[in-house]
Amino acid sequence: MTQNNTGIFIALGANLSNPKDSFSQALAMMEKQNIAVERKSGLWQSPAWPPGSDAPDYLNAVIGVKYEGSPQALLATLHEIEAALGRVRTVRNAPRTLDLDILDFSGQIIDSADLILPHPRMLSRGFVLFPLEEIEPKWIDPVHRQSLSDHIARLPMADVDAMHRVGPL
Ligand code: PH2
Ligand code: MG
Ligand code: MG
Repeated sequence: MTQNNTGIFIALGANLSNPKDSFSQALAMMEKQNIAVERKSGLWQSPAWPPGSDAPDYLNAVIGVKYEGSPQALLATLHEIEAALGRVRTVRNAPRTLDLDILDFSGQIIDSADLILPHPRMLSRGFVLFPLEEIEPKWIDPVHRQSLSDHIARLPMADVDAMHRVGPL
């Protein structure tokens, strides 16, 4: 029997203003809200997904945190941080100064109107899978119980080629 995930993982993404600055400020704000950042992936650059848009490239990263509250409370705090750092919500996939998504909260499976866990699109996104692999290579997706390498192997080659690790977070 494979072990259950125990960690909490959050994806960071941005393609407007200064993504690197937004990420540093977001991490500092998390620490003040009792979200203890324990592990950090590198920074990964990739074209805006879906392919073919003329939106600026994204920077993405994944962090592992310790947090004592509920997934809903964590989500509310992440939304506050997004708003404080200038995110204006318009249409789906619109360019953003900061996107903070809960990927996995200790393997919990949640399907409610305001929160779906694990993150429903993470398994097909190279910009999530590659940074997550850096900090939690043994991660198992709680729904299908498949490994990260299984999911990465299913990515289109173009999505793999599009990913570039550009430095530390
Ligand atoms: N986020 C999106 C839409 N497209 N593309 C990349 N490369 N990285 C993202 O984080 C991203 C995206 C919506 O959240
Ligand atoms: Mg989001
Ligand atoms: Mg997102």
